[in-house]
Amino acid sequence: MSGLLLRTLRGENAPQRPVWLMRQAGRYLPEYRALRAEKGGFLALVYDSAAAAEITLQPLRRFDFDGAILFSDILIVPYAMGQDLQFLVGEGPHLSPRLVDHALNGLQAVPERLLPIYETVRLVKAALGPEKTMLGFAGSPWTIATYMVNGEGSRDQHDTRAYAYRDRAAFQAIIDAIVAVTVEYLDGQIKAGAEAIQLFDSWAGSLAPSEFERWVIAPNAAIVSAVKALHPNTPIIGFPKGSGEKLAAYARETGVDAVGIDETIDPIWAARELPANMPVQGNLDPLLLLAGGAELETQATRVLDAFADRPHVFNLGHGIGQTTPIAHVDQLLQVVRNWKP
Ligand code: 1CP
Repeated sequence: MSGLLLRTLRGENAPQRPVWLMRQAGRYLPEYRALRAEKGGFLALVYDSAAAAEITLQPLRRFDFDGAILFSDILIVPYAMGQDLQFLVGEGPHLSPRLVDHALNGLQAVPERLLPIYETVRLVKAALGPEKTMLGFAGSPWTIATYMVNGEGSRDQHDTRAYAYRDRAAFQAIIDAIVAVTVEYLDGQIKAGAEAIQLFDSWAGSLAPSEFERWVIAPNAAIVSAVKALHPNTPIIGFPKGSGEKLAAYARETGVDAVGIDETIDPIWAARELPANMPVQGNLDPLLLLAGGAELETQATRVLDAFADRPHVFNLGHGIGQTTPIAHVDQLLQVVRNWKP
């Protein structure tokens, strides 16, 4: 029998909630910091499949989470599409050349850059017990395009939004190219052992409604239908962060099996407005893990109560913070695991 997380994503409503946390492998864990110091930079870790598999497994050993999320990054896709990728200490990622001033068809694809990631998935899957779920992931096209066009992260994706209005055809070509590589990449992850997939649309929240239809709903739907044609039984979680009331249309129109919700969404609203029985994942504010204490317990319980009547995967509203005390993660897991209807 498959694990609680996978069964929940397939629509089973068990009394106990599966739990994993976005960015569960990372700098708040001393064992991650030690391995990172030994191996050098972030990208060196990602491309050392044995190290990346070890990092993927570290949070499960410590917290017994229900899912292991592949240790990698969404920007591996632009790297495979031929942009140069660097993670500089103290800064975010940098991609070059930026597509704001360089044509897409000037890039020389390097598909071999995807292969070590599949090896990481294979190693993790082989090490996981049958009750744990191996999660693969990719960035969604809009979010990936914001980095490809601008070359780095930006506060409100200003340059990419302007580019998408200025040259619709060129921007559509970028989105279509990302869709194609992402489908290949997810197919590779699933063949290597990923049992469910999450699509991260981290910057979906900056788009006007018509743009949201065009750059969030349509390309995610294209990925879902292509991956489903190859792997009909692999659940896909869509996470269009910051999309507010547009989440309901996203949930109905993209074909995703489950939706991730961020902490700005009221769980009671989500429980009422999202399609009946659709699994929901989320949505505790990660800052509560810095605070701990009674407020953490109250707010986590509110999330658990709100989703009592539908399949629910407990998670944060976005990634766990670097300065999160381990004791607060332990406290949260006690609340989730001891919850009763
Ligand atoms: O210095 C370090 O140790 C590197 C920090 C780091 C880590 C641990 C980066 C750089 N990426 C990651 C891993 C990562 N990224 C995972 C691994 C699995 C996990 O434990 O969850 C995942 C799923 C991601 C996804 C990711 N990367 C997203 C989507 C989720 C989100 O946070 O919104 C985004 C936007 C990125 C880009 C990225 N990579 C790294 C950073 C610092 C960023 C954000 C840059 C920005 O703010 O614009």
